[in-house]
Amino acid sequence: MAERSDRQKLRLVAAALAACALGAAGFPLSRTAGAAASQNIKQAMLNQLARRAEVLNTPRVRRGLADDARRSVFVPGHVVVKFRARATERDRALMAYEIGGTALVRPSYADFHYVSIPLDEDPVEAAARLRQEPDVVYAEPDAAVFPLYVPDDPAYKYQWHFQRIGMEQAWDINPGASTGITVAVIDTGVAYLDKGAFARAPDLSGTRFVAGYDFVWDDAEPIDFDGHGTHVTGTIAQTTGNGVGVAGMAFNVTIMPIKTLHTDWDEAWEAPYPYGSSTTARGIRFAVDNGAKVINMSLGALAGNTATLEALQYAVSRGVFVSISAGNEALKGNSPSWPAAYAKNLNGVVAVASLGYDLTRAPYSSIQDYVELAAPGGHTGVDRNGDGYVDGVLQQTFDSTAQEAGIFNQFAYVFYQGTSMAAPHVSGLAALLMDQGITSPAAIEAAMKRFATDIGASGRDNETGYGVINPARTLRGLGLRR
Ligand SMILES: [Ca+2]
Ligand SMILES: [Ca+2]
Ligand SMILES: [Ca+2]
Ligand SMILES: [Ca+2]
Repeated sequence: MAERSDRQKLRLVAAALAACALGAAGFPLSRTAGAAASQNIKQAMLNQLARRAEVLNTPRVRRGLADDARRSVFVPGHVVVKFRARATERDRALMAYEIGGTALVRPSYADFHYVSIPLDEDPVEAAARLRQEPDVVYAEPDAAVFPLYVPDDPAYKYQWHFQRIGMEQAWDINPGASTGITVAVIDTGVAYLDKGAFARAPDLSGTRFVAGYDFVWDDAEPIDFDGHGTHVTGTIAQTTGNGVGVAGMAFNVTIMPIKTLHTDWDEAWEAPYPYGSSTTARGIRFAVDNGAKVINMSLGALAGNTATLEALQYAVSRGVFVSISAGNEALKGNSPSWPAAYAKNLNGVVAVASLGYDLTRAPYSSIQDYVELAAPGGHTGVDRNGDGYVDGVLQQTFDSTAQEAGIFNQFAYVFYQGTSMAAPHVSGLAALLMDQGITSPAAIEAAMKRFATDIGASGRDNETGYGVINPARTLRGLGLRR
């Protein structure tokens, strides 16, 4: 870093202080000059003439595990820092300045700050320098986060993932929970809104939504441009018994869509706030503060994030259960995935492995000491049930050909695979248990483990945890038949 004169230094500190003041009012940190212009791309799409939703009825398959493209571990351009309470605004600005920071802001739903650094500077080194300050509780580079792929409802017959865990018996005990239970889906957004170029997925037509948030675009319309979050939402609460398409597991719940994941179209349109794991942490706090009882996180990063750990502790302390994908790393070196790795030390937060039709671990599902439960997440390399389709998890989401062309009103029934698809089965079961009156997240985790069906190596194992969830036995075992 070049030497700066005292006058320059004072000016920078003043600028940083001004940024702090702005930060308290909203979220003005714009490290891309085009932020204001790119915000308009999403708004322009929202303001187009309304398009009707269209549905393709032949089931389709999502290609492969689509998380290999961007595998850099940390997001460039900023670090995440939590200061001690005794540090004044001036102290904080000086600390940010000392490591070459260009702006300092306190974002919404956070107990930490962002220090902007030049895009070509190493955030790992910048964080290490900040950690040497006595008034810093933690300073970390921000880990990049990835989605973890891939009744009378006529395509229900292809939803082996519900039949194999006995959902019909479970629905006899509790038919789909109720609207009083809100499940937050922290993901790529959801196709929940009929507006402009965007349409609500037709098989979410009867599903209830409450206001969520888009932390990537910093607005209140967390629309999906990818399809992942819409698919995950379908497993939890696809409109069921409507004579259309497929079923969901806890189909009467209320969904709170929260967009924190930055996907291809967000990148193409230069979304203004494509942050990393710290954004997940803010999404968790938003969900807790706005009444969610269950949070689903079908996502993962290759490094930890203290803000997310503290947000998870906050969630369980407020009675919110969290289900997290264990990771799809088994065929790629089997590195741990966060925040799943935090789950084993948190009662009320579980890490979920993925199973194929034969209820053995899917080949990609991470093998880790933090795996606590297993659920169907699919294996699109085989057709073990012989229904003529690969054994993925089937829900309605964007037709992938249309989505790749930037068309967001064409839907299909699509087989995905991944621990992303397993975690929402656990969220669905948590919602059913919450609806039965169990309010403690720790009690829900304990019941799921106790009544799981042990598979693989005897007892808890690193491939499938305590075993495959058994919804009917868990509901019945607690003596809570209605
Ligand atoms: Ca349906
Ligand atoms: Ca746990
Ligand atoms: Ca099949
Ligand atoms: Ca076992």
